[in-house]
Amino acid sequence: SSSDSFSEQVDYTITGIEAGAGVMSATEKAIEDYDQLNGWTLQPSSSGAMATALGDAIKDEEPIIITGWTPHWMFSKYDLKYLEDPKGSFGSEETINTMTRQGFADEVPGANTVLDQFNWSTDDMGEVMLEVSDGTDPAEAARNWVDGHADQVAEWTEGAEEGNGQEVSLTYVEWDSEVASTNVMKVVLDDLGYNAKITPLDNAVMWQSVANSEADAMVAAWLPTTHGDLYEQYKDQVVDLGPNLEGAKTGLVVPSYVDADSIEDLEA
Ligand code: PBE
Repeated sequence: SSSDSFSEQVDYTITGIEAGAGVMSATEKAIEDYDQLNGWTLQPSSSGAMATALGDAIKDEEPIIITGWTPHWMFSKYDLKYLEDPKGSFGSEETINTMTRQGFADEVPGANTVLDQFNWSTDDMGEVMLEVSDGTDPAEAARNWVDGHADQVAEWTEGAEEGNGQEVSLTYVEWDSEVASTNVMKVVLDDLGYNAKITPLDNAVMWQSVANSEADAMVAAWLPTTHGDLYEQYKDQVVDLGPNLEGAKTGLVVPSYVDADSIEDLEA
């Protein structure tokens, strides 16, 4: 069948992203869960290299299968589909939550209020991501979004005490989605008089930095599945301020011209 040939053509290899990402562990789990993925390889890479490989494949209508997620600009740029996941290896819809270190709310209540009230949609995040993917500097794309959404930003800062230059350290991972959210949060905090510092780290180190109070906060906790293990590990050392975005998702993604709709259409 043509799905056999798709699996062969991609050499039974899934193009992945950073080794520490939750979607990588979920893919390893899928390889265990599905007979159809028996013997497949998950190739670690980076989010940027994965996006380049995807774009190159699509230009020539070549086969490719990647570890994907939503929100991501790739779904606005390309015709893509998630492969159905009947065994639920990737979980279902997720939220992206905001986490602070313990004590932050007492020490910097104004910034904590903003982080707590930060809430936007997949479309909002998508606007920033698309601009960045088109070449705009993330800080500038974040500034543009904040300037264009003053009413929404006013809801996040409502009742929040202004800063007088206090530093607020945010950690994140250089995933396109988190580049967008973290840069937007920096602009909002800076505008309110705080001095936000943003530091990209590996996923596990990002969680650890908030848990051990080296960083104040992060807006990049994908739950319940993607970062479920990290949450279990650190939940007593962090403060969960709840979702800043709903409707996030991860899974295996292929261009729509690929003749497979489910992970079960792949061939070992
Ligand atoms: N992601 C984007 C991350 C969370 C945000 C899906 C690549 C991950 O897999 O851990």
